[in-house]
Amino acid sequence: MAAPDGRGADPRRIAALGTAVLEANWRTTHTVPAPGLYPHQWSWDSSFIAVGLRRVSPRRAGQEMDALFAGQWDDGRLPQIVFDPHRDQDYAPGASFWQSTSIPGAPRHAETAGLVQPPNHAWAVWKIHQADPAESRRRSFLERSYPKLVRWHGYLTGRRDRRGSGLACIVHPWESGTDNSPLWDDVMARIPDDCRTPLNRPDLQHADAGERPSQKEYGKYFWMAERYRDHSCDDEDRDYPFLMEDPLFNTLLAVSELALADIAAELGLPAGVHRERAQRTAEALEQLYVPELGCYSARDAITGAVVRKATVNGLMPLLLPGQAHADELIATLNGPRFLGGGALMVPSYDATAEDHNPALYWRGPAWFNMTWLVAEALDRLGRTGQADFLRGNIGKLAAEHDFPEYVDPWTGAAHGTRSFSWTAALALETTY
Ligand code: 2M8
Repeated sequence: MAAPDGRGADPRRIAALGTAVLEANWRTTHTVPAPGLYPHQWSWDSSFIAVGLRRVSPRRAGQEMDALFAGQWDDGRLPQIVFDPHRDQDYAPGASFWQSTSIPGAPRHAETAGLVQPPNHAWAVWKIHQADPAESRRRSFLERSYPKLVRWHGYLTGRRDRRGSGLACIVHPWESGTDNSPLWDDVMARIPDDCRTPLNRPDLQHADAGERPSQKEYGKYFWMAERYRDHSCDDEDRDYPFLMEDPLFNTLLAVSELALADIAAELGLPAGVHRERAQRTAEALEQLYVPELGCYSARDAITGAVVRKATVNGLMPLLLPGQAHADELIATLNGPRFLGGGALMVPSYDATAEDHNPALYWRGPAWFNMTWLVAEALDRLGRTGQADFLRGNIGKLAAEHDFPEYVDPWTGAAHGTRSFSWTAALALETTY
């Protein structure tokens, strides 16, 4: 059988199948990322889901964001997860681990995690508005969302700028969205794994152990989550051991800040302040550029060490207007580390690295959201041919394999769970 190349896939079929997955994963107010493995609402998933959903129902896409905003904390944070109270046994750590309603500043009416995820929300809100401005205005969608998004970004640029570098820090690998990325390996080596919470792994009932983080990694994940929770999630634990500045997280913050400028302009409010903030984040990102890799990388905010590893996270600043290293980033993208060896979608980790694994979660496989982000960046740079190639493969591989969580970048073989919502939503989005 010829390798799928994205050509010849029927857009109507992709759109119909993608819409059916989103319909099946809808739960009254929000979409679950996948029915078995991820039974709650996840923060950045909801933004990606809403980007696709707006094509079939801008109203429902707005509801998706409203449901997430209902979990916002007093300090402005949007939580990693808003829990479904009926599914506490089905995912760990769940609501009974976080006990968020007894943490000062957390919402009383919704159970949430204390961590966050990458800030792609303002971008999604602006796209939802653009899909049907009249419907959005009727529901005052931008008026309602704008102050919440401003507070969210205020939290990230305020309390999360732990180093005073102009970059937001993540305090847990789960906050990166790229959980077991090699970017976190060095820091993870110094994190204890003797958590107090029994290590329950409902995830392993829905995905192969070889496609999920290891038990040792989970011990460390739980240890950090316990420590963060036990310090009331207040970001004031001076000896807290995991503080990383991630290029993906901070790029999405800058892109979303630019969307806030568009939203403010639409509402007749000052937009310049948002453009300036986006510019400041983009300038601060330069501290993470690694010339010998030809891409950006993550920095340990405690030691100041920049990780010398090329990951898809480090290509994301390509999304920023006026990107100074666009040529180098494109060369890296098209070189042997990423697409050069004939990949169909963008590998999550340097294909030339000895520990690259094309089947293990964020340590090699290609993800649909990352590939879609790269295609967006290529489009903005006028490289529409390559953007179309990637988008074609997103739609084709998604529909061919029942909307998998991730795929082998070269063969397209499916991995992780199936009927995965952001895969369905972004496949749908590629058909417009
Ligand atoms: C994965 O992360 C969760 C923890 O948040 C997990 O492994 O259990 C990641 O792929 C993350 O990016 C995603 O948001 C989440 C839900 O799809 O799953």
